[in-house]
Amino acid sequence: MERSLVLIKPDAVERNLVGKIINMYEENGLKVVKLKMETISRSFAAKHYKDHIGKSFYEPLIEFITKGPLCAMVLEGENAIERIRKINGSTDPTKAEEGTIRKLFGTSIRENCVHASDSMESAKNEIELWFNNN
Ligand code: FUP
Repeated sequence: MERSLVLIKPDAVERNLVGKIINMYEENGLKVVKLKMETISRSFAAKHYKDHIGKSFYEPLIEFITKGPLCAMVLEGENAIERIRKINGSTDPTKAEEGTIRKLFGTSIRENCVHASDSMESAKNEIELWFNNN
């Protein structure tokens, strides 16, 4: 069994898409094992997006991810990391495959509704960052 950290970002929470998005993961056999809602601080966002510090899109990305409540969860299942990224679709919604979350609901490369860990190592680090107190 593999675990991945998933965020339903502020754009999706604002548009009442939390239930629809969680349903897509559950329908695919993934189990929600941890779940919380939070408006994160800039300093916490900087930890989550440390790999993007210095990039042109970094500042607007931090503004966006801190602008309101988001939903953070840990999903579990076989091959969860790869499966979740398939369900999410490409970073850019205009390039995402039909039926993916980002194709269905994403409105721009920044406001793309969801985040998911991209490797076993990032999953371990992100789950520790988001849920180390639980
Ligand atoms: P992903 O793994 O698909 O979430 O994408 P990345 O790790 O490449 O990027 C993380 C986040 O940075 C994206 F979800 C949105 C933001 N981003 C931009 O705003 N502009 C870009 O050109 C690339 C990424």
